[in-house]
Amino acid sequence: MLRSRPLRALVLIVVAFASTASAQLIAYDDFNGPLVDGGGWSYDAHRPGVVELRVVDGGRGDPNDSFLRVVDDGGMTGMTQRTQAYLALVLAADRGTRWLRHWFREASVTTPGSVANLTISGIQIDSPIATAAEVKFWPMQNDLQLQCFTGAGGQVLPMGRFVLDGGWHLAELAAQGVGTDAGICALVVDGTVVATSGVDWSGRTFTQAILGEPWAADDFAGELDFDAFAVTVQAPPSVWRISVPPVVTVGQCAPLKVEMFDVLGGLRPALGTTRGTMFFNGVGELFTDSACTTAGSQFRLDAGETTVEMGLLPRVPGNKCLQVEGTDYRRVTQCLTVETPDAGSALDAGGSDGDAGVGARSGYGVGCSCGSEPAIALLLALALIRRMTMRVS
Ligand SMILES: [Ca+2]
Ligand SMILES: [Ca+2]
Repeated sequence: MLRSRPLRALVLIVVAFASTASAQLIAYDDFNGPLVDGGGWSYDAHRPGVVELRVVDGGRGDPNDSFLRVVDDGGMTGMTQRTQAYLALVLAADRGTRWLRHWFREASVTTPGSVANLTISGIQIDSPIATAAEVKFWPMQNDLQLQCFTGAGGQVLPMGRFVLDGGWHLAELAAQGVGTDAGICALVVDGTVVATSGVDWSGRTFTQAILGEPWAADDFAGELDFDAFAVTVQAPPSVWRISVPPVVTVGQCAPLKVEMFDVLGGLRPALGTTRGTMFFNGVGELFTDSACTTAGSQFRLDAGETTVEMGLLPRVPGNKCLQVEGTDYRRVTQCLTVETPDAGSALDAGGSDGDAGVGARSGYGVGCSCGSEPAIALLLALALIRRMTMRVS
């Protein structure tokens, strides 16, 4: 159900450089409320009545979850490109690294527009064009792109693409080395580096983060959805991770640990309150404690918490998989081997037998991401980012 709320009522949780355990969270908004006047956002609309920002309820598979929708009904026709409507968050005039992350969905495109692409989010600096790095949406190709700029205003366009499918995708934008001539901008979508570029940001400082439709052709018409926005100093949490012994035994409780990691492999705490569900495609029971005393598959992490302990009591041997799903973070699958008590080491540890098995969920039988090893190209790109982070942060 769609309902409008006054934009000033959106709540933005602004945290000024909390502990290192928080990934140095600067701001977070899940667009779920509660609604309090005077949230940390400012709202800019150059096309009032044409482009609206609304909170939409229950659209992410959870009736308690809401998200932000930009509704652009088209407005003028022609080639004019201008500011539309967006949320802005003032950033301290610091140098170094900032990450911006949000979920994005191309809800609908009525008119792609006569200009190639539009900005949906970005990190801005005190350059003549005020922009460090932006995430662009190209409705004519249904894709996301990265665009970053030198401090002098020159445009850098090496840019990769990520083709959208109408579903939700997690975009993470990094502007690293601001204030130096060795900056890096990078866009990571669903855990994959889409594009990176070196950039000269000598003498520049951050000014603000933006979200919505900050810049677009007037004749673009459509609906763009956003959720779980955050700005952090270090890479934000991105994906769940399940820790489980590679070999477990039928009838014996196996402890499980659920944590969240960033795209660089660092352990990160929850940005805000988040709920998740564990699934097991073998025969057995899940518990909400590591001693297997309280049956349950659902868990909750509050802001700043890093770890959930659960338990698995398997009943039938085989190579099986666990999966965690939850809002705001990418799901993960981890496989294990269930042995009979006297099986010894006859079975291989871990891995998938490719069998969706009893209790398999839709989309779960496509094979395990056992080990979850990223591609070499991703490792190289992330190593470069990490090296630059160490130099300039
Ligand atoms: Ca939400
Ligand atoms: Ca428009």
